[in-house]
Amino acid sequence: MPKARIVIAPGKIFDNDFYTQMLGTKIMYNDVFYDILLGANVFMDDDDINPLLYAFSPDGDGYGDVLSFCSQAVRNYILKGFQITDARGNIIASGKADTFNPKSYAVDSHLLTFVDDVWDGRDNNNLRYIYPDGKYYLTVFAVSAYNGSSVQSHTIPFYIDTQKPKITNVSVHGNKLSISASDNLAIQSVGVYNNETYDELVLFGSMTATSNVTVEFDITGVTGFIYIELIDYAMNLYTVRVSV
Ligand SMILES: [Ca+2]
Ligand SMILES: [Ca+2]
Repeated sequence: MPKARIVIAPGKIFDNDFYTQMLGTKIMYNDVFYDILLGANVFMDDDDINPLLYAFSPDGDGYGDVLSFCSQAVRNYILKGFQITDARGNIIASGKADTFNPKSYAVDSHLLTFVDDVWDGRDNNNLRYIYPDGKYYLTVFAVSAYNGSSVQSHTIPFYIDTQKPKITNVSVHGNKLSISASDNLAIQSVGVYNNETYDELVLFGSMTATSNVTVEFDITGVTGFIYIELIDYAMNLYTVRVSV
């Protein structure tokens, strides 16, 4: 039987039984958790995924605290387990699974993605210990659900990043508010709002996002104060209130 190979997002193929695999996380909104893909701008309706920006932030704030494995498969498959390896190659966490994931199919011209939460950043031997910021690797083990198939594995690098983005400069010249910001990895958005009439957002798409940005907002008519909110690609939020 010929095996289709369709990749709709960057990410290496396990083998021909998988379309693609990605990493994801969860974000809380109105007390409900939603699955999102890592390496993508959460506010943009595009399919751009940059694996260099796979990062999550296990600091318990409800945004990006859990690492998930997200897949679209040509065949039904069973997720068997996972391993987390640190930058020096030590296995620091692992888990067994027996999760059946049906083959992916199209819904509204998008392939359905199946999400398995794999890691919350904690040490198996001491759940009070959360691993520090840095580079890690997720290896997942899976087997296609048909006779004669063998276990496949695939390794995906990612970062733990709990460092919030920072404002490096704010200045007002007439009606122009200029904000410079930086992050250790990459900035996803800079927003300004006053909870009433003013609400502006500048987005940095995942293929071109950088660690330093400068943006200008027109604040004509805005008086008193505004909030500035920065979000990085690990879903760390930083909010300040400034007078204008
Ligand atoms: Ca977080
Ligand atoms: Ca960061």
